[in-house]
Amino acid sequence: MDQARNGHDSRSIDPAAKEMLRIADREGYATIWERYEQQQPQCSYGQLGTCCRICSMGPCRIDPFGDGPTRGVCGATADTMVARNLARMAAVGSSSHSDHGRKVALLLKAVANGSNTDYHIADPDKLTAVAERLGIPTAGRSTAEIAGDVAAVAIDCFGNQGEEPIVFMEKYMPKKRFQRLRELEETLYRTTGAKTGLLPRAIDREAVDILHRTHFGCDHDPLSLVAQSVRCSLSDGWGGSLIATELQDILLGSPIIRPVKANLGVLEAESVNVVVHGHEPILSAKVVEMAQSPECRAAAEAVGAKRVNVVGLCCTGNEVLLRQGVGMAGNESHSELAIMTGAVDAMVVDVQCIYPALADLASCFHTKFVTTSEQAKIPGALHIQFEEHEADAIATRIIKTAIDAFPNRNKARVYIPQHTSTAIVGFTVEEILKALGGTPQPLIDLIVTGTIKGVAGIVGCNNVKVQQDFFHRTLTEELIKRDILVIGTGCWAIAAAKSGLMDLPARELAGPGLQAVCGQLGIPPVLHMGSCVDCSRMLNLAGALADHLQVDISDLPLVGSAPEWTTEKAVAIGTYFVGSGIPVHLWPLPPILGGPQVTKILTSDAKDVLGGWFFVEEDPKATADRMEQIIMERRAALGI
Ligand code: BF8
Repeated sequence: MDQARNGHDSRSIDPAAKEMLRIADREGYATIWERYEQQQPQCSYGQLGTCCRICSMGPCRIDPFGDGPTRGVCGATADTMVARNLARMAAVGSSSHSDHGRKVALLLKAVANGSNTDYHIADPDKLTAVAERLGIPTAGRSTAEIAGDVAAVAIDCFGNQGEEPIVFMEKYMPKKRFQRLRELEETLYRTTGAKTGLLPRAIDREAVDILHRTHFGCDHDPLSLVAQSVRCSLSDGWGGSLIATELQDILLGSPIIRPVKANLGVLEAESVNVVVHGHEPILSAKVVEMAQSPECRAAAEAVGAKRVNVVGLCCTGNEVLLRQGVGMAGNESHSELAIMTGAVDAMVVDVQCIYPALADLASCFHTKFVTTSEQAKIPGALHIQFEEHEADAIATRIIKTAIDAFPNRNKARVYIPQHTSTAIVGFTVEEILKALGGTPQPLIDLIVTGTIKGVAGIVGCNNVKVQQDFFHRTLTEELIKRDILVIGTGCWAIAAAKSGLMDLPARELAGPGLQAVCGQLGIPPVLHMGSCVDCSRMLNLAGALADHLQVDISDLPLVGSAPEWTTEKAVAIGTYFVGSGIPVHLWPLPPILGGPQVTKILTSDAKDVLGGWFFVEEDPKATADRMEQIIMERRAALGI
């Protein structure tokens, strides 16, 4: 699949990207693709996961295929190294999502106690629903009181020092899955005599636990390290990410099903273009909101612009696309290409998935590259510190920075590729259930009759090792052709939106069963469920189906894939899917193959123990074959 090699067309299947890459070649702009080539050959120890630099007796490395040493200086085996490295990836990924969730919980607390008046409770119905799920009394109480209690429960999930599982997980995870994980803990204790936890006790604690146990001279047992990776990742999926999603809906409004435009054509030659990039909608939603203020409108007109046009990139783009209908400029590999249009007056970033190269690239144009988070400073950027309690004022300042840059735009260098696709987005669990008449039963009936064979959840990024969007698009098309409903999030969702797969005519690409269902419900065959933290919405949908049928998630004909994964967050997502009982396909190869025991645990043993496991496959069609096979096996086990 290493197609990112010769020429622009092998780098991306996206027509807008191809046009921009021609310009990059002509003008000599460096991109991820050039830098990737310059890195060749990449370290094979790193690819296999068998390098260790945890202590200063190292770095050590083990060639699992060679005659070299079989242990590091301390005696660590290849499996120990691989498992420790994997655990650290899961901890970093979980921490990124969960720290995002923490900020939303703290904001909800501030709104509830009146110390923040720039935000408010945008969806009181969702607040009531979340409170009731958590067992918080709602009758006769004010919105502020309920919000304060919800925030307190969420905040407690991060720092609780007890041994019991986090409350959000206990209240949201389907009963059978929760029981299975608890029984598994008990079985492991009985059979090994050692405690092996799977149910997270506190979100922060599980990440710190990994940092501790992977310190020099602690946990060297691959199974124990993998188990803690699962526990930490579950604290993300059923904890940090879930809290982010639920509380963002409360504070910023729940998404509704609506059409949007996706791809670089959402940039406007006559307008001040502000690209929001990163992850936390606490910032990006404010930028969108304040761009419409009379003050910003007047300022834009004063410099001769039509308006301020805010568009999104990556997952913060998904957040504002879902809630505010904002146009989507692209996914991860589009971030440099957006700046190269010469039409971006400011790119505003917060945290995660931001290439540091963007600062240098922006300096070739009039574009202001604005960092806003104390956790993501980038040399060469203009830093405007974002503070939630002054959100309106700071968002206005950021927009004015873009407006001030607009007159410096060199019109001769502007090229906006005229490509956009329509995408119907906003398929939250609530919106899906509403479309189904308030209950999951119609979806279950469709699955039972085989009209829809099952559901595939696709997630994750772009990766320069894969032709941009090729795997996302081909796999999705293959699955819907086989009457498998495809749902998903993240940069996959943006790839699907750009490809037109989220528009109504795409149902013609679906098999006869799925096509009929889409026609009846007026939906596309491929459903956008949000940003990466919104993978929690997929867990909730799986949970709703499982609880309705009184089965475990691992009994359902569900399967996952991260076919162009890049980040440690994707490791956490894949791992909590597996821990929740969902088999997960991965491409490119995860850095575990140098550890045969770890590879066996994750790709084979996990199947019996957790009901979810990982498999790798390079070819999209073969991946679809395998995913369909898993779905059919699960259908057979259910007797349908
Ligand atoms: O937050 S933006 S590159 S990590 S998929 Fe992947 Fe894309 Fe990042 Fe998930 Ni979302």
